[in-house]
Amino acid sequence: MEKKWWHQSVVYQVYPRSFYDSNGDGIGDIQGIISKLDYLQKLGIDVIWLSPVYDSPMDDNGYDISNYQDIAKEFGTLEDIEQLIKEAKDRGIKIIMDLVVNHTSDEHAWFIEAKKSKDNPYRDYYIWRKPNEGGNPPSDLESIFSGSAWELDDVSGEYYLHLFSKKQPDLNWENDKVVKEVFDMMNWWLDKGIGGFRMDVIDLIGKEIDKNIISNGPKLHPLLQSMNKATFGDRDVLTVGETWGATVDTAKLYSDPTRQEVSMIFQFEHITMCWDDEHGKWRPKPFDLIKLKEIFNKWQTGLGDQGWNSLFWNNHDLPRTVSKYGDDKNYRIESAKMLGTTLHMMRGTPYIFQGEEIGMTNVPFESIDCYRDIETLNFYRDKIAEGFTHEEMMVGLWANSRDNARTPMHWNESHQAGFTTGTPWINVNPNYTDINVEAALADENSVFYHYQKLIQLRKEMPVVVYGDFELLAPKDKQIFAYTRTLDDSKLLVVSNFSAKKTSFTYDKPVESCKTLLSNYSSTYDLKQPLALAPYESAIIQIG
Ligand code: TEU
Ligand code: CA
Repeated sequence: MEKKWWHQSVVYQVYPRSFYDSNGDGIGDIQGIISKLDYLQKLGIDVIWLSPVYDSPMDDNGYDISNYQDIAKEFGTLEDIEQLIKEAKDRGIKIIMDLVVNHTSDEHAWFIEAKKSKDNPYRDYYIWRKPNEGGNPPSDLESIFSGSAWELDDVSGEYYLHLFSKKQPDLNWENDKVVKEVFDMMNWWLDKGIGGFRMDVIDLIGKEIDKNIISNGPKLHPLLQSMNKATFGDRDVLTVGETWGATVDTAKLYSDPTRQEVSMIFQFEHITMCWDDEHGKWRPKPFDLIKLKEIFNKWQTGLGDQGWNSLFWNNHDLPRTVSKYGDDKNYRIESAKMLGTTLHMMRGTPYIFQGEEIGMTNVPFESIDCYRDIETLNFYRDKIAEGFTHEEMMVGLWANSRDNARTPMHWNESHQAGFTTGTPWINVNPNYTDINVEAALADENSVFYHYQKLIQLRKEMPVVVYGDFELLAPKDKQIFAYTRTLDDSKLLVVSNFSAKKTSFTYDKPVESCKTLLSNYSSTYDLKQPLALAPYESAIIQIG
């Protein structure tokens, strides 16, 4: 397959609100990110995915945009973002922007106009329907943030669609004017020298509400092809679509290079496998390693040359991986490194979410008042009304609230983890005195340096980027092991996903072997069974 720069890149996601506050107002900002670029360069990443910094009333922390071509005051100015793009570039880092175009804010000028009257020129930028016969919402479609997806507009007596909060009205992609506005806006950003886009819930833009088609509709891929052609197609950028329902087959539709849509997508099967059929993430299911291996195996072997994987454990919507799949109490450092190794040695482009590289954990907030996330607050209210107890609901929140990822980054052990000189918009995780960047940088055995080595290995070894993946011991309940092979280069990656000792035997002939990385500073001889300590994990080159 034709080589691309982003095949060998590692992306770091910054959630600006929680990264670093440069002026003491308690909210992270663009100047804060600029001041931490040297840190990110030291880690070795090549790309920053910036969660939204645009103008926004912040109903959903910026995923509700009121002006795509301006920056929210609390984050900075357009000059700041231009400075960020330039200073990142000076360090070999590209900035990819979050493209949130399934919906706007209800405070976007288009929606303010659209609401004025049924014949306003902007009316058709959004999706309006008359009430049904009983005067109720047009359908029983539900919002992803709970409640009806339809909100009544008193002025016209019609309902508008919002798949997320009622302050996030869905754009009408069946209107060519909307399509053109979005493409023009994308070009405006591309002209500023950005490195690409992460596309928020992009699988929803092909919706055909009257046919009950929401995600993955027949209009979706033609739309993405025209987007590619009209905007980034002839620019050498990284584009990644967020697609919750993707399968290996649909992933090929998005990312087969010959189809000219996007570089890659985020699939979520390795995340949602722990969600309950009825109550979703609010009633998590126990972790099942065999299932996890099946899922990764399917994605690693399934795309072939007809697509490219993105690799992630974390993002701003998900719990911290060391708390979800590791052991954040007894083996925090070991299991954080083990999870990094398991993911980063796979085929695809790895994404690191801020704080993952120092092994940050979920947050044990005791009161619902500490939570800020609209999804968490809505579901807490609704599930309690449905009959969940507070205690049951807190178990769900501790496991899966989006705020687990959104507490401030831990920079050092001083006031508010060194995130702000003021009061942060959301409480810091009290464990910052142990887990912080300053401590990690001072300890050569820290999770930080482990991630730095994982990134280096990808840069140095083509087998990490392009090697074929083969899963070993699929039915083993403790071990996740696989090989990567490219010509005569072969790596074995073996990880103990449990707190119990175990052993692993590599049953193919081995002439020589060399340990490239171990989270226990061990060296291994594959001619004998490997004894693995709790969460032990190794990368071994096989000769
Ligand atoms: O997320 C899409 C989305 O569906 C998530 O809200 C997801 O369902 C939820 O977190 C899992 O329970 C994207 C953004 O990543 C998210 O932050 C936004 O809130 C959402 O779109 C709306 O823009
Ligand atoms: Ca600030």
